[in-house]
Amino acid sequence: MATKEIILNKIQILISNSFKTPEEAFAFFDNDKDGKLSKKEISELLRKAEISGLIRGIVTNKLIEGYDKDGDELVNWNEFKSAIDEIKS
Ligand SMILES: [Ca+2]
Ligand SMILES: [Ca+2]
Repeated sequence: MATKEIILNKIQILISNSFKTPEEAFAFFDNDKDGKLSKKEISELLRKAEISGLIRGIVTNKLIEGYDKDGDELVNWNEFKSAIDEIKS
């Protein structure tokens, strides 16, 4: 089972390799442009970050559990940013 650190690290690598800024990554994966990442959109981000399909569903749920502060089951920009800040620190 991949640890949270490994997963966050893979997300960080994806963002720094493929995007200029975290904002650009967020906008890219926000497929329907509603300003929030849904489970489906997060799952796609994890796929691009090379998180195995076997654990992708679990990881998606864990990320929402961990970072969805307002409880709408979606990750908005502020919530996404707090995840990114955690990677950097
Ligand atoms: Ca969206
Ligand atoms: Ca939320």
